Amino acid sequence: MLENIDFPTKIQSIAFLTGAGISAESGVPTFRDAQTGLWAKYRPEELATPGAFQLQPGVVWQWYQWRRELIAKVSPNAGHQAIAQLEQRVPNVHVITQNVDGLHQDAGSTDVVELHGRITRNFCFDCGEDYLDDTSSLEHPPTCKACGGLVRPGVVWFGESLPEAALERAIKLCSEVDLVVVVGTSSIVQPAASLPFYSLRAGIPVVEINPTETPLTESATVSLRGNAAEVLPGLVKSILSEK
Ligand code: BV8
Ligand code: ZN
Repeated sequence: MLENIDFPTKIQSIAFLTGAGISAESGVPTFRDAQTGLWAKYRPEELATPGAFQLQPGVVWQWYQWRRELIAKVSPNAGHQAIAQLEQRVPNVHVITQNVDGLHQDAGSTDVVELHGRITRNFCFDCGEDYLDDTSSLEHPPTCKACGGLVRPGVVWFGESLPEAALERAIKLCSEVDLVVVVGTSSIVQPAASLPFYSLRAGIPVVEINPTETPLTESATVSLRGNAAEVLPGLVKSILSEK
């Protein structure tokens, strides 16, 4: 399926840019999927913001508790595992993820750049003090022991800047690897959605895997319609046969 990509002869380094779609087959709902039950009446963009947390800290905190409990019960799928297994044969495999679920690390990937933080982390909104996820059983956000501020989930909300080092590393990797594979993202949220264009400008082939078209589709070198857990194992096999 990859015969029409003029791959670099030897693939020494690959970056996988992943979004919520790669975790869909593990049972983690994407932001695009309609929220279920209690959360059906909220749009994620309305909840995942500093303003929402300041206005209704309990509601936002409980949304994260619901997601944390769900994520605690799921495991990586064949898509996450295919990427992790590639590390045994390709010297440099990098994962740059928008996901906050930690499933790439659980699958064994050793170089994961988390652009939007990690849902199991917490820190004080006011003084930045880190809190372990032992706070995850509470109905309301705990108050910070150091300053009395509110403890918040350790993720990047809309309107907040991404961790500088993570974004810089992601841009650098996307500008210098031999191949980029973009999996399971609607390619809408910035600045993550701009990363594949650094690669295309550098003449690096970009393969997209998504059951539907996205704003990246027409620019991608190849866009494969399909689910991550089905397409990625085949793609990894083709990459290994190229070596
Ligand atoms: C920022 C963590 C600078 C939280 C998330 C210009 C000027 C000013 C502001 C903006 C601007 N451009 C954009 C913005 C604002 C904003 C933005 O991009 N808005 C969008 C809506 C247009 N960006 C930001 O605010 C970012 N910060 O720009 O800082 C700044 C600073 C101050 C003021 C202004 C600017 C911060 C963005 C990070 C937000 N945090 N997550 C949490 O998890 O709670 S984003 C969150 O939504 C995800 O991390 C992901 O990145 C994004 C999208 O989620 P989903 O749609 O679920 O997932 P995805 O997009 O991956 O879509 C699912 C895809 O999977 C679909 O395509 C589907 O077809 C596919 N799929 C489904 N099943 C499968 C599958 N694929 C494969 N296999 C399957 N089985
Ligand atoms: Zn504090």
